[in-house]
Amino acid sequence: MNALTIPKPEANSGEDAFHRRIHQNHMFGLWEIASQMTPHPQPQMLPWLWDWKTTESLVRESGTAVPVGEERRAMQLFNPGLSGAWATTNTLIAAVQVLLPGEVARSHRHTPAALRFILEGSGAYTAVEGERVMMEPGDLILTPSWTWHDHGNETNETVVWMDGLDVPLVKALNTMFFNMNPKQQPPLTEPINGSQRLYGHGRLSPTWIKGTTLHSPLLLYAWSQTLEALDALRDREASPFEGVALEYTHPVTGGPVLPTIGCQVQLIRKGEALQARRVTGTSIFCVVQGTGHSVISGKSFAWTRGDILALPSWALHEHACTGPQDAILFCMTDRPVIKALGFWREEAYADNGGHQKVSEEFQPGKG
Ligand code: GTQ
Ligand code: FE2
Repeated sequence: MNALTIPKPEANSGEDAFHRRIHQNHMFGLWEIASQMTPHPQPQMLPWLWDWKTTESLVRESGTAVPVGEERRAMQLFNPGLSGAWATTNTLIAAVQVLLPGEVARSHRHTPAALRFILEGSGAYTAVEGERVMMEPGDLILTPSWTWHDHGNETNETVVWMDGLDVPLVKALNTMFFNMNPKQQPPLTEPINGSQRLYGHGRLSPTWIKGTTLHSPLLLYAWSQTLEALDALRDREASPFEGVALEYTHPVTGGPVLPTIGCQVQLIRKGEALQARRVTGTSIFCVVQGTGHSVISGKSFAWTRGDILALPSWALHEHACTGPQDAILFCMTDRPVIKALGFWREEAYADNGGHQKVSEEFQPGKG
């Protein structure tokens, strides 16, 4: 072969007999698809915000519009970039669930791990493997993979919480299993808030329980304790990117609360504008208090209490508190998976004093 017989570019157009034959035989040339090996992540998901003003009106309407039947009354937040997939990010789903006075959501279990972050209402419960875990606003409650759970509201006020599950990840791995329990509510076998009594004392864990679980054995992270920790650190120098950010940890291993989902809470002080960076993996934030905005890839997302914000992998992002009070964000993330698999990367944004130029404002419901 000499230089004169180098194939012409048309030979790679995919229209010739050779390409027709490989496609018919379920093959593609790497030369046809190599652009999928992108130099950096290019997520399909969009950064998106579900505003509480809209969510709240739907929450009120949902109570009369749909009963709690076999399925929970949980409105799943579908990311408009993910073509109708059951997904808020490529790995996580967030939902807003409503339980009216007197209602029970029947017992079931599934391989996706779940968590609840309580938004409204005191005194309802989730029962996990025979233990009632009582809800107060701001509490984080875990329902680890394959644990039986049901929810009940014996109070006279509506309870509302945000669900977080690793459903898209479980689906991608083809490891979905689900059962309904033949009993609407299986018998209680543990004391109320028993896991908190055993493991809810910071660095003190019971010696007579040998070994531990992949997920945190503490199923309730009470808001009173979370707030106390944030208050104690309010006036310290903290992360330039996350502010006073605390990870909820497994009390025995110090690792994440669930093998697939990590949780954090972050306090951004009044007037504080955190610096921009990008990290691998996705996060979903829920605004617990205060007002501010997050700039994601040059677009500004104004937020206030109850808003839920989805952050794609490797998107430049920065948060700021702009209101008269400190802001607090709850955050769930697939970071434990990213780290366990060796994909963790972070990069601070060096330009422009660490802040992006804002070129667009997100419009709730529109984009
Ligand atoms: O409350 O157990 O949002 O199983 C999705 C699936 C909530 C739940 C969701 C669930 C639940
Ligand atoms: Fe569930």
